[in-house]
Amino acid sequence: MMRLWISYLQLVELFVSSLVHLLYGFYIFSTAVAGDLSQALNEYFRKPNVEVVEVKHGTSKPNADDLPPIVLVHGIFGFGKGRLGALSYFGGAEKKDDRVLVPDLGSLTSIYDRARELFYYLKGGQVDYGEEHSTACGHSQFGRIYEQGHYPEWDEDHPIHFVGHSAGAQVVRVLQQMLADKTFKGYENSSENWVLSITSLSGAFNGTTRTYTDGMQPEDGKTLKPICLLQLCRIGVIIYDWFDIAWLKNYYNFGFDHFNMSWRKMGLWGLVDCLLGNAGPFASGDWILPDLTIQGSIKLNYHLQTFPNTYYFSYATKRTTKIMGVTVPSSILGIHPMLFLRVLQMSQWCFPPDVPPPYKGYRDEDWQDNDGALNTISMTHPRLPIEHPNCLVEKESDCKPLQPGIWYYTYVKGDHILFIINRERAGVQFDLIYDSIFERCRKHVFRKKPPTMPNEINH
Ligand SMILES: *[C@@H]1O[C@H](CO)[C@@H](O)[C@H](O)[C@H]1NC(C)=O
Ligand SMILES: *[C@@H]1O[C@H](CO)[C@@H](O)[C@H](O)[C@H]1NC(C)=O
Ligand SMILES: CC(=O)N[C@H]1CO[C@H](CO)[C@@H](O)[C@@H]1O
Repeated sequence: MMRLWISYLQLVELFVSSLVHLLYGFYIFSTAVAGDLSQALNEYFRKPNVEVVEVKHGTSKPNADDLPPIVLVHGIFGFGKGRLGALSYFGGAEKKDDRVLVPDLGSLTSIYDRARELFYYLKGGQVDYGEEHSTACGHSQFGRIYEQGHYPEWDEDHPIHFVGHSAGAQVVRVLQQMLADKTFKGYENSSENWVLSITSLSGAFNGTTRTYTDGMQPEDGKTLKPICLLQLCRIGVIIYDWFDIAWLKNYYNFGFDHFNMSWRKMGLWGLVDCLLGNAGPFASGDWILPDLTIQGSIKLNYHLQTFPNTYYFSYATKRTTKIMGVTVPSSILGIHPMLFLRVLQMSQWCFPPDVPPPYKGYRDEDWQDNDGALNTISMTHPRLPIEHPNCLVEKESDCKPLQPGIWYYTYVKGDHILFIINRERAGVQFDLIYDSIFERCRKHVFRKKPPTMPNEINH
């Protein structure tokens, strides 16, 4: 009887979660369409007027071209400039500086695939996912072509600032490691020093327990439970990609084009194969959710270093508080409706007792503070499997001059999507946080002298 009740409650929870997420998705989508329509109408009626708003292309100031670009990297379900019409994932923060790039890296693709794409987005050329990885994951080795790189001069003497939100922060770390390991064919002299600074906003460094709530198996952190939110998402994505409706995919893309899931390429049997779990990204685990489990993050982090000539900053968000020893959401109105239930669930999450914990020394109570998508402990700095150099920032002026090779981190009261999409929600906090990030990049982060020989770092 009790069991029946629990299954029933789980189904209700699944129904509510799917509904809330779908509604939010449609809300975003329709906001984007409405924004585009109103802009188109505006332009149409404005035509007779001479007063045309000048669109600036980064050349507004004579020296904008000399500035190193600041590259904003989106997270899960994110999108870059050009997708979803005029909607901005970063809430328009890119307008705060003269030279900001906002790449589009696919919304559900794996951290590895995103890092590869980010490289070619900047350097130009056809995305090369690498032979070994592509064969192992069952997708094409070559992807999208960038006729023109967005920063072709990128190298050690022309390094870049990266700002990553959520999974985007991990993408940048993986890219930096790839540069250090010289894994891009034809760019054998790449190095970690191509990255001047990494700033993480709610970065997913050590994984999140939310992946298990949404449907990843805690046993392996790789496969899906038979009935869960992620299964619905999986089926939706496969069908979306199979129908391959050009204008729709132009508008929003999960980023799985290299898996050839269109009906033109794999036919009806291919669709059945994908849905049954025999092919496609969800079969080989080459998508983002496995990378966000604690097990997946440990596997990734195992190869990632913090480098001595790069500056690292991190903002860890939190929307929980302790009342008489129990962790609970810290507010009702301050948390986005889509995330409220998840904040509550994550604050109560316990690893199943019959499953081995993801690492030695794991304690549920360390992982209770969260922002509705990630655990706060995971966002400050990389800790698993080993902790990287770090420093908690109470007052920014205490830390100057800034040192490279250390993760400076701070806590921010906010949920996971406070600083993206909708800038009004964060109010003045939005400006404060992005102004401080951009100002730090422009004024306080530079290399005093050209880096000397590559540093010997032990793996
Ligand atoms: C996908 O299709 C392209 C041609 O359209 C082909 O070259 C490539 O090998 C295919 N990839 C896979 C994984 O089937
Ligand atoms: C190495 O870097 C130089 C510029 O510093 C570039 O001209 C050259 O093509 C690079 N070589 C390789 C093998 O990538
Ligand atoms: C968030 C997180 O990862 N926490 C753990 C990270 O790894 C270190 C070292 O293994 C643990 O001590 C943390 O609790």
